[in-house]
Amino acid sequence: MTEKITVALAGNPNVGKTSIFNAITGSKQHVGNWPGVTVERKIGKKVHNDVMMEIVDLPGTYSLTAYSLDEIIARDFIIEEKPDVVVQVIDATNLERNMYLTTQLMELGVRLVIALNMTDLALAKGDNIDEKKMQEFLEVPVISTIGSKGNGIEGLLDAVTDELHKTRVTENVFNYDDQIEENVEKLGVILDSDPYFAHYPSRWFSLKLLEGDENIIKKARESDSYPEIQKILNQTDAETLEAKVADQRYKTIQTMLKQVCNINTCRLTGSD
Ligand code: GDP
Ligand code: MG
Ligand code: K
Repeated sequence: MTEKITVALAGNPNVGKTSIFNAITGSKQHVGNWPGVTVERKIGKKVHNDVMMEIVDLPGTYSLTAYSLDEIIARDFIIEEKPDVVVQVIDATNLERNMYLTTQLMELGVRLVIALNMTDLALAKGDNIDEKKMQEFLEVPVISTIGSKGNGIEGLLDAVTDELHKTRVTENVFNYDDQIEENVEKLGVILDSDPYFAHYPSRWFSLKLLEGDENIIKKARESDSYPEIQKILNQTDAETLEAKVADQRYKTIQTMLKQVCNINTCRLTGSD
């Protein structure tokens, strides 16, 4: 019997998501809106390696915070609908910025496959990205694509179906300083012992609480464990923590970039 799965396409705006979506699904797509809002939702179908895939094109986002509707739609879909695989489409000419979303998808604990797109433009710029090393660093499959030409799509779909039968996933490529990790651990203990939170990846949820994510705090308030959670949050400062978490994510990204890029050409924009 054919296996049925859901595959979500995530990525920053203008990275080639829709091009890849079109290359995968051809004319088999349906355009509507996300429930309750006028943000366009595209769904398409594709059978590959005997797997029936429903492909969902998520709104383009730089992050998965609660600051914008697009970001909330994307993350709620991932958390509530639990797609079997998330494909993040990355603009290879802008790795550092694109990888910020990768850090968050990895923390959400999804089965992730990376489509390293715009590789034609990266090459033309002289950027030499070693996707094997990138794959080793992240422990996530990385497939080069040129979305506008439909190049690399077969390999991308193979990676998606291969992923289905692997045991899941490292979440801890991105580590934070001891103080943050300690609080993540304390909150994790509370979340793991309360069935209300069974649904959520607890490391991710803990970090979001510490970062003061309003949408997540609202969810936590409805649980019986909230007084305990609040005790920990009262001892921390969300604004400082949010900045620290972002800073430490970029540090890890830069460590990765040094390993995967030709150092002369793959420019680092942040502090070094
Ligand atoms: P989205 O906003 O992520 O859905 O991006 P689109 O699929 O709309 O693509 C944005 C632009 O980049 C379009 O003009 C595409 O034709 C172009 N594009 C997409 N993929 C590639 C690629 O791999 N190489 C090049 N050179 N252009 C691409
Ligand atoms: Mg698009
Ligand atoms: K959990």
